[in-house]
Amino acid sequence: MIRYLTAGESHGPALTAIIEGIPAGMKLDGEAITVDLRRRQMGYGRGKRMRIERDTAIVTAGVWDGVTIGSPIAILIQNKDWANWKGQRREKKLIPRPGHADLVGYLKYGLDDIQEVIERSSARETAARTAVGSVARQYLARFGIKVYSHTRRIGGVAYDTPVRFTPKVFREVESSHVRCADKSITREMIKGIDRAVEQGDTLGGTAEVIVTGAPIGLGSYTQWNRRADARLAAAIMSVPSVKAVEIGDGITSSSSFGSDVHDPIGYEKKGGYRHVSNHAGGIIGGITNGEEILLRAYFKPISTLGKPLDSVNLKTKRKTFAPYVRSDMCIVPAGGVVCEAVVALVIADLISEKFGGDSMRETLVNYHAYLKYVRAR
Ligand code: EPS
Repeated sequence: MIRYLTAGESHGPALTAIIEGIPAGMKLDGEAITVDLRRRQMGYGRGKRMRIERDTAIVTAGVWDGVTIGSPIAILIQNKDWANWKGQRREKKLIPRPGHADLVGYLKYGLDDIQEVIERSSARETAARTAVGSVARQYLARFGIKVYSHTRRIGGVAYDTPVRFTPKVFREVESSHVRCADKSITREMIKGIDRAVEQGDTLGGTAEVIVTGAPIGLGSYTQWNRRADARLAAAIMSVPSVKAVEIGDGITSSSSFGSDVHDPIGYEKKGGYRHVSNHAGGIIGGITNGEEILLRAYFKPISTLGKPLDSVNLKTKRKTFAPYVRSDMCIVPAGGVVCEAVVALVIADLISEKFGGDSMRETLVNYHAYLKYVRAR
């Protein structure tokens, strides 16, 4: 089993993440984790906080001479903004911002300052998940599995062409300020964000995650919580601002004929059984079918608005406007990077469940033996 926990407040000294279950004998590249952290920080529409932070992964446990030893791996990410917050006396925040966890957190935990809710409900926590997600990606790479993402839509501007992640497409996405594979649509998306900001508003959108190289047979239909699609959907729904998930052509297929959406089965001597199309998004009956796994995360627009909505002062109970606090304007590009991380963590857990050994060597022997068995059937 591969599992993880994160801890840390947005303006506290640091974020911490622990991932357990990575076998011994895997070379871990700490700099590659930092690369993913920096990818999460980028994107048009990010707020001023991202100009303060330079997220860097400090691996403090589980790795000896650059190689995992089977023990839990701990990663620390320092918050540079802590220096601006420590020792400061601040007025209590008592006006909850609609769309944020402010009111529900304040009531649930019996706190008396909304800041105490914000500290943990902030999407800053996703930096910690990106770090352990990056470890999971390094594990998956040993099995030839890669996890990509790109932006499909921001507000009303969509990029609808199916995407195959060749090195060229990858470079195009990574160099786009909104992580879109098309230059002219990138410009339209940026214009859309600018127009929303001018109007004191924010925009949501859709990020697509594509997993390549996953073998047939991860997940199971034998129990509801072993289904690969259920686990992936839950992981994506756990990313702040995500309000819906689609697997393959799940949404359009709900209004189509069955004959249009089910993927015919074929057989090739070299590749074995294949599905001729991939409307299912690589998962059938809760089990991966060897095709690309296609997932879409639908993000709501960021809740902090320049043109504030109505709220209530929690002390006086009087109607007032929600305060504007420093925020992002659009997080779809960064959200895609976070979705890659949470998806990588689920796929790594599924791989570990099926092939898991205590060492990398043992796990790979199990994996290759299984592939040989499947090919021979
Ligand atoms: C974030 C850090 C936060 C926010 C943002 C995500 O920093 P601060 O609160 O100091 O400005 O910019 O959080 C949200 C969008 C949110 O809704 O919580 C980060 O590191 O991603």
